[in-house]
Formats: sequence, C-alpha cells, structure tokens
Amino acid sequence: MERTIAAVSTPPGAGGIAVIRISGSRAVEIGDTVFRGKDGLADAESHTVHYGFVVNSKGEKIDEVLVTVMRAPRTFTAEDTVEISTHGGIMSVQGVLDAVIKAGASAAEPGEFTKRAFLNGRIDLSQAEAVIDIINSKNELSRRSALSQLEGGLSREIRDVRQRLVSLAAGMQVIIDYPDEDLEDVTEQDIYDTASECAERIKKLLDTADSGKILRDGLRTAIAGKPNVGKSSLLNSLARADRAIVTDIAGTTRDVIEEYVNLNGVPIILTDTAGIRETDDTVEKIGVERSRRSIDEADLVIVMLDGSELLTDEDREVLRETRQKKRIIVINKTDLGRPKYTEAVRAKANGAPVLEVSAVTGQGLDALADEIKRMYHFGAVSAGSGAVITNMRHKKALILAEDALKRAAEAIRSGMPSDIASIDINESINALGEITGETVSEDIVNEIFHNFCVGK
Ligand SMILES: Nc1nc2c(ncn2[C@@H]2O[C@H](COP(=O)(O)OP(=O)(O)OP(=O)(O)O)[C@@H](O)[C@H]2O)c(=O)[nH]1
Ligand SMILES: [Mg+2]
Repeated sequence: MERTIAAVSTPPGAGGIAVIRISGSRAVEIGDTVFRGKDGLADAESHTVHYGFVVNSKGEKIDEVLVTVMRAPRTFTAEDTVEISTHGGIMSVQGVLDAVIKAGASAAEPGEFTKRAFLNGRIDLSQAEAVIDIINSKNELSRRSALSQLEGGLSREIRDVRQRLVSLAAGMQVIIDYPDEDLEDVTEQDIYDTASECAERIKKLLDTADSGKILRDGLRTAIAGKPNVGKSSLLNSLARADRAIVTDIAGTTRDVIEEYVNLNGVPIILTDTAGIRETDDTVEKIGVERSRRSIDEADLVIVMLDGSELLTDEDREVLRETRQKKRIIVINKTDLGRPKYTEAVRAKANGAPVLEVSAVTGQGLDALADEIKRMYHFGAVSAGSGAVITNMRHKKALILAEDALKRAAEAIRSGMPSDIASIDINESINALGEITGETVSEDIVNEIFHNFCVGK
C-alpha cells in the first residue's frame, strides 16, 4: 500500500511557527488521531482550518495548533494533505512529528512531497527542479527566474516543440508502415522544414543558457592589473571585509581569491588575482598563470590601473590581454591627485566604461557598482522571453535534441530515405521528454529528487 508521509516543511531551528506536512491516503485519518479540537477532522471539508491541540499516544497535550485539511486532488501532491502549524520550538515540532509517525505516517524522504507532485502529474520535472532552485536561490532575480520556470514557461515551449515533432513522427510512421498506399500527406519538404524550425527554437533556448547561469550563480567578475595597483583593496571595499591581504609590496597576492558579493541584489562572484607581470619567482609565476585563467573564465573583467603613476608597459600588456573581454577600466588611487591619462585610455577603450576611483576612500565605487549592475542586467536579463535555461541537465538534453534534428534535416537534404531521419527525430523527442519528465528514466528522477531537503 502507498505510504502516507510526513515531515517538517519549514526550515530547522526555532521560528515563530513550524509546519508539519502529512500527505497520502491516510493523511486525514492520521491527523485526526493526534488532533483534539471542537470537532474531529474526519468529516472536515477540504481547505478548512481547525483550532485545537496535538496529543501524544498517552493523550498528553504537546502543543496548541492550527490544522489545515486539504483533500485530493487540489493539493500540492495531488493527495490528501494535512498541515499542522505549531509554535516553532524544537521540542514541540519534534513532539508533533513523533506523534504523527506513531499514528501511522512514515518519515518522508528528501524531496518526496515534490516527487509525488510529479508522479501524480501535478507538475512536470522541470517544474520540480524549479522548486529546488527556488529553495536554493541566492538572489531575487534567480528566484524570479526559477518561479517563472515553475509556472511552466520553459516546459510550455519544450512541450510545444516536442508535440510538433511527435505529430511529424506519427505522420512519417504511417508512410513507412504503408509505403504503397497513396498517403503522401507528409512530404520530405515538411520533414525538413519542421526539423529545421524546431532545431532553431531549441537553439534559442540554448542561447539563454549562459545568461541563465549568470542569473543563477552570479556574474563572474575578475579584477586584473599589474602588481600593486590596488586590486585586493578593491575586493575588500566591495566585499566590505578584510578578505585579501593588502601591502605596498608588489606581488602580495599570489593566488586567486574568490568572494561572493551581493551588490544591492545583484550577485557577483568577485575574484582578486595576482598582479600580471613577467617574473622569475616560481610561486608568483603560478599565480600569474591562475590570474590569466580566472580572467579567461570571467563574464566581466575590471581592469585596474594606478592613476598616481603614468601608464607603463605592464599596464598596456594587461589592457591588450583583456581586449576581447567584456570589461570596465578603473583608474585607482585618485585620492593622490587627478590621473593624467584618463582621456587617452578612454579613446582606446573601444567603448568600455572608464572610471576614476579610490579603493581607499571609496570615491567612485558607487558608480562602479552601478556599471557592474548594468552589465549584469544586460548579460543576464537580455534573454527576455521568460524561458531561461538555468539547469545543466536541461542544457545537455537540449543539445542532444538540437543535434539530432540537424542530422534529420541533413539526411533529408542529402536524399537519404526518410526512415533515417525518423530515427533522429525520435531521438530528439526522447531528449526533450527528459526535460519535462515524459521519457525520463527512473534513475534520473531519483537523482533529481535526492537534491531536495526533507519536507519539500
Ligand atoms: N592612496 C591610495 N592607495 C591605495 C589605493 N588602493 C590601494 N592602495 C595602496 O596600494 C598598495 C597596494 O594595494 P593592494 O590592494 O595590495 O594592490 P594589489 O593590486 O592587490 O597588489 P598585488 O596583490 O601585489 O598585485 C597598498 O599599499 C594600498 O594601501 C587607493 O585608492 N589610494
Ligand atoms: Mg593583491
């Protein structure tokens, strides 16, 4: 028999209230066993709230509670659900959960509520994954993107593309099964057109993957420059912490330092790197190598120059090496006097912003933060549409689907028999189905739900 499950669905620790959720065919009966109120729960109507107490098996009161009864199918899991709101204390929460389990519920596994919602057809797999993303999201924008995924923006587009391919495959199957009948309603041109069009729509979704990653994890921003320009000082000011060692010795930072910074709601992964220069020092050399790699991987580079000196060949080298990157050029140490070469740098910056700052006094750092935010919004949100790929599993499946469709179109174009294209189209249908869960294997489902915490 299907288990009725229970778990604490609010975060651990003491809070104002905590919610114990029970889901399954015996949810109301189990809730009724532990509840003492004006009336029992057995005949309670769906979506009603009841005041009373939870008692243990000896009939002793554990806590004063409000109990919500929700009957299938209009619940999150699509099963009968009872939610008990208790006072948040750890003793009372544990006591209520124990009583519920003694009354016949089993402790829920991580993600089991959401898994049931998926298995009962309430949400599809990409929506279930969005629930994980919402729980884990670090910032407002990524939360909103996960929310729109939960509402089905992504699933809708993928299901739509998949449905077109399913109809096409069905039409092709008829021709393959009955080659002699005069059933030419799917032409080779149709196959080619549909495969190409669907490949194009998938490509559009894939194009959002990079911005999706930024949205979810933050904008990778590397601070680059020759030694001693003030890179570590900038990291410390933006992170509002003494994270990196600052000295007047050139070559202080030897390794890449990474700090997660929240700039008014915009998530940034800021990296401070070793100053870039030619050096014979073995350790510093490795540091410089790592700087280059971190600059390579960055979504945005802050190129830092020392405004208290004239531009040097080392500065020119850093400017040259970062030419291909999205970048902001900052001229530091303006508290020591106005830099002399700002306009010269601006003229050669190819439109990249050039800002004067002081990492020590904080002057110009607000403008820098605004500029970083602007780039974040440009990179992350320009995707528009609402359907943004934020998930590696989805990305891989989309790549498979797109490749298969390109092969199908190519097969038709080069005059191969249409059953060759049919194999590719079916492969694409399966890959898309893995995202929404229509053709997903049990292993993948288990893996996904394993990432949840208990109570979700
Ligand atoms: N006056 C002034 N001094 C600064 C400013 N920013 C940094 N400095 C000083 O410049 C020196 C080098 O600063 P760091 O932040 O260590 O420079 P860095 O670029 O990380 O240096 P390396 O790690 O060696 O590559 C320190 O003495 C800082 O106090 C600034 O805006 N104004
Ligand atoms: Mg440093």
